[in-house]
Amino acid sequence: MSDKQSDKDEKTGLSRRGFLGASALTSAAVAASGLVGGVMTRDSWAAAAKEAQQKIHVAPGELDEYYGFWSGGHQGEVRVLGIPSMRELMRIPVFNVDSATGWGLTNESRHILGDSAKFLNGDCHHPHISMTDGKYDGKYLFINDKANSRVARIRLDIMKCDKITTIPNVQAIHGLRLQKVPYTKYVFCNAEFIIPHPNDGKVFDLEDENSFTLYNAVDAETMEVAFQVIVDGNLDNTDMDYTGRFTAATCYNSEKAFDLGGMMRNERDWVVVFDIPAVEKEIKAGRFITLGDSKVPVVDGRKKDGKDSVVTRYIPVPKNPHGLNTSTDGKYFIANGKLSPTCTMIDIDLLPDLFAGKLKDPRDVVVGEPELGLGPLHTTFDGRGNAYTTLFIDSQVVKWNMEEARRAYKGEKVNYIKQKLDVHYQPGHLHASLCETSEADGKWLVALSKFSKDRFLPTGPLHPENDQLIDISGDVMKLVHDGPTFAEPHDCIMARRDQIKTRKIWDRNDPFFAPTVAMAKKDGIKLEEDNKVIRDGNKVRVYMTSMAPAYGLTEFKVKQGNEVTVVITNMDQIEDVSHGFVMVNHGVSMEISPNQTSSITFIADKPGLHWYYCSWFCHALHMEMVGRMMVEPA
Ligand code: RUQ
Ligand code: CUA
Ligand code: CA
Repeated sequence: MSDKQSDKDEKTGLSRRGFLGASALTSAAVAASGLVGGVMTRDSWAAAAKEAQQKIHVAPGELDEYYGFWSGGHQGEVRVLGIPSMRELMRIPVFNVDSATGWGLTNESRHILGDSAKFLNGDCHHPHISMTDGKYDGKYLFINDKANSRVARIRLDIMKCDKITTIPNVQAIHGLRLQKVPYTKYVFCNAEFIIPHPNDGKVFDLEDENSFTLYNAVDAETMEVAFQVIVDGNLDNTDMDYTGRFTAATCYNSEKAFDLGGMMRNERDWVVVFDIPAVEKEIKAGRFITLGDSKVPVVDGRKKDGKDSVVTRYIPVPKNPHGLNTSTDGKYFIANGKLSPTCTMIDIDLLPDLFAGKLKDPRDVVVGEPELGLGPLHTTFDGRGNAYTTLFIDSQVVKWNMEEARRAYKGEKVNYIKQKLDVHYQPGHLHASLCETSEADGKWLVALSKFSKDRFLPTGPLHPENDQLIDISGDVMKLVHDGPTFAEPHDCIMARRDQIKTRKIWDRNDPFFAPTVAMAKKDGIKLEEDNKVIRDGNKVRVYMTSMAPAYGLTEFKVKQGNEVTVVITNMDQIEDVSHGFVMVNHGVSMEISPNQTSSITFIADKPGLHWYYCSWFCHALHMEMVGRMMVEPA
């Protein structure tokens, strides 16, 4: 697979890029319609289809150029894909329970899930990779849980979730973005829904001044909530600038309504801009409150009697805006109009003046409001001055030029729309390679279509989503691949493969299983050697090693009613030799990868002989990797 395109088609003498562009047809579209219009001959059509195919073909044994990280939506996980092949490489359970790895079942994962382990569901939307100097540093990936108001962190070296934080005082964490410059100190996240404070059942009215929602900053290292800011209206999506000073968020419910009609009453809602150093200054000066039992400092960012607070500015934009995207050149916050056919371009360079009170009208920072089509939801960038916006209602991606849109806003007659490409169907997010960093390379764009309708073999009333890969390297967007996915990748990101560095096997000192190591130490156990049963009243801890194709213990004895903890340390140090542990009829399953220690706790509630087995195919004698738990009647 190569990015290099020869300039001329040998037979026709046409520029291949121009030729594909002129047709504006993709292999898929052509194949579906059988359309061979214009100057296209059967041969040139076949060549176009073949070229699109070749672009995404990653031959057996070859590796993809990009990692893609897909949100698993209300399935609760993160998925790892290779781009451009769109092959799914791995799943990272986060807010869900995973039978294969034992996420949500093992002690290590339950330790990370903390109090929220009682929830078996999640709803993730926005995966984002930590950054240094506006570029991915490949350390962490963060993702929100709208369903249970959490934020999770995934360590990208092991591709496991290592911390989860529940945000206090709020309901439904939706938008999530990271500080880009100088490094990801904060994870910013939007609590969507307005609730009464305190929410104790005495007040149900959203008009009440004690009803509000909060903008949240989580410390990326400690994963503790650093501060919260009270806002007017609600909060949808957010992003940060490339200076490290401003973040912005969309609000679709400036009406503080609780019904659909009410939320659409105003012609304009707003974008709220936060001055982050100003918030920090308020907290340092002690000008904050706390809410309920939480100790998190809360700064009031609402207007009082028409006067702005020192930490926020509200910029009116039409209507029920949704996505909020910072352009790669650092110039604009772009709010996507949703119920307005427009996007609003906010000039970030003008924001210091707005905060300093030098502008008469907050709309003075708006420098473009291009009309793009119906239902603009999200915008992405190619690093060449173009923006790409999803049009949910039109089922299209529209490519437009930002500087030309700015000139048009000043009254100049310029056509800033470059192309509209049909996608299938109803796209939500879209994401171009590296578009949220300063390194946007304008190669690939993924449109996450919410409906697939007729694009795949039918699967009953519930259809897959359709994540479409679009080649944006040339002047014209070309749709090259349909990728069915299960509920529901709201968003995805792509990073170059050299930006993600993973471990091949576990480090024995990894903090991921440190609590288990500490427990073993207390029991006087050497995890790498010992195969021992520790009896501690009603609790039994079974320590064993594993080495293909055998467990260190092939039998152990407990009493009915004992609480049994099985701790396994995988002494195989060969890449890819993972073992599993399943105790039959006990709901017990876990992964133990090379050099890893995993543990799981259950009640031995049934007397008799119970087999356990290795669930990960590890050896020719994998079926024989078994053992017996003998439970004596109470
Ligand atoms: S939102 S489809 Cu949950 Cu990112 Cu816009
Ligand atoms: Cu060990 Cu299969
Ligand atoms: Ca509204």
